[in-house]
Parts: sequence; C-alpha cells; structure tokens
Amino acid sequence: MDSGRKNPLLTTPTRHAPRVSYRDHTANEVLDDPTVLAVFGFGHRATAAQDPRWLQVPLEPLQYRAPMEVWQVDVPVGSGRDGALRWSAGGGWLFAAIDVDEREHGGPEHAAAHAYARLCAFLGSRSERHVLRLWNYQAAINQGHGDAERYKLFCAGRAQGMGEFFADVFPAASALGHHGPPHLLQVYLLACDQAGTPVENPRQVSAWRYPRQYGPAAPRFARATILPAHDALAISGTAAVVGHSSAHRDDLLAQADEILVNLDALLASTHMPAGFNARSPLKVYVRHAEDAAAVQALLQQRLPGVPLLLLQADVCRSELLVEIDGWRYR
Ligand code: 3EB
Repeated sequence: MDSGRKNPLLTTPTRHAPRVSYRDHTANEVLDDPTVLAVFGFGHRATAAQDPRWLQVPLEPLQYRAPMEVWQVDVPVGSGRDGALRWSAGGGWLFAAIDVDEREHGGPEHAAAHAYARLCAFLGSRSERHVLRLWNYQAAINQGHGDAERYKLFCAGRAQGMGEFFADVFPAASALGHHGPPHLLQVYLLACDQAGTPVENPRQVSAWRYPRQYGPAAPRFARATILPAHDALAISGTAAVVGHSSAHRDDLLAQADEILVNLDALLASTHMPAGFNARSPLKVYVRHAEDAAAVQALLQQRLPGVPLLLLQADVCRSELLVEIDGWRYR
C-alpha cells in the first residue's frame, strides 16, 4: 500500500465497469462464481438464496419465467449483512441493498428517509462511497392524490435521507411501482471507490429542477452516469418526458418511440457511440401486462439484438405507460 503512494505506476488503475447481463441459469450456478457481485431474480417465482449477493426484486417478468440479472467484476468479492442491509464488494465496486417495511417506519416518506439514511451511513464506512446508480421499487406508487401521492412522499423521504451525502452530484436512478408485498420499499445501488460523471439529457429538464407541480421535493437523480473508466453508461429510468412534461398520454407506442428519441439524445450528449447493441442490456418497465407484446415487438424491431428484460411496473407518473433503463457499454 505504501509503495502505491510512492510509485505512480502502482497506483490503482481506473475501475473497469461491472459486466451486467441477463442469464438463464439457476441462482446457485451463478453464485458459485466468486467474481459475481450481485444476482437479481424477478417476481414471486424467483428462487430464494441466502447469499447476500442475491436479491429478489418484486417485479414480475413479462416474457420469461425466471430471468436473472448478473453483475460481474474482475476479482472475487466479499459480502455480508448489516441489519436489514446486504452488501458485496470487490475490486473497488460495491453492491448494497435494503428492503424496508413501511409499517415499521411510519409510512412511505419515513421509510424512504430510513432506507437512504441507512445506505448513506453504510457507504460512509466504506471506501466505495461514490454511488453511480440507484434503483427504487415502491408499492402502490401512484396511490394518493396531489402532494400525498406515494411517489411524492417517497421523493420527500429520499431527499431527507440523502441529506448532504450526494452534495448535488446525483446518481443515475430508477423509481417504479411494484405489485409485490404491499408495504415493501426496496432500494439497491452500485457504488465505486472512484467517481463517475453525471449526464443530463438535453431534451429533458433536470429532475431536481422540476417545477412545483410534480411535488414539494423534486426527484434527485441524474439522467445517466458515465462510469469511472468511461467504458459504460448507466442509464436512468427514461420515460416519455420532454422538457418536464409527460408526452403522448395514453398512447403506448408513441411513448415508446419518444423514449427511443430521449435515449438517442442522451447517448449523443456523451462520447458513447450511437445506438444499442448485444452487450447493452435494457430493462423495459410496462404498466399493463397486456401491453408487453406490443412494446416488445416495437423494441425488437428498433433495437435488434439488444437484450431486453420486460417487467411489470408502474411508472411514477400515472399517465406514463412504459419506461426503459439500462446500460450502454463501449
Ligand atoms: C422522469 O423522467 C420519469 O425518482 O428516481 C425516472 C428515473 C423517473 C428516476 C426517480 C423517476 C426517477 O421524471 C421518472
């Protein structure tokens, strides 16, 4: 370690991005690999595993019976639990996740504040404290009216729980509604011991500058994060939002088209090559299960060869029917 400080040739190299892929194995086959940082199963049929690297995401898959998402790094990882929090880390990368029961924290706002305060406290104890990407899955996200809508309460709690930890450099994020356990808030993240670079979308008002109509606490996230080695772009949940407004109310395919335009504009504002490819997995969140086939057909035509994982989820604005997030690798 000392020699690392003296000899510039031995300083830590820039971290290569974890490889994110969708796979068709069993959880235990994947978890046998010590370089796997995290494995995600989707929906109520996902196999359970005790390993802290394993997370069951409460979103039902819409195309395969038991899809799995795998995050892989270059070195073996360590892992553990810290109360309700689970984590794994290796090679400068950190996965952390927390499942919070809203009933134990006095409702959706306090649950979000608690989840973020716990995650930030844990990150503060680690060298991997740069959060590059966050996912938030809340039950009944569109329930409640006006400022009392559950998503807006989540945003207020998130802002409170984040405190000053992100110092206005927000991670990329997704926030969607699940139909799993009715009081479950799930938050998980990818962090690194090196900072990423936030990216905004020129077609969209930055979320933290949304006008008051979207709630008292603006959502805090960047539209994407360039990973430290500039080898990948972590793309936030992208919906048919233009400026700050929702476009194409009630028109599924027009919303999907608008998302593709937003994604192209996002890529164009980075040094990433245009378009998506077989190494750039995307998650497609669809509000109504019966819309899945039409969305899938459109995306398979427009994004040939791109791995797509379709999940049933509620976009955080009730008029939006579809949202896409994912990864663009160089
Ligand atoms: C939008 O553009 C759509 O609250 O963390 C997308 C990504 C959205 C992340 C969040 C919300 C969030 O405003 C919604």
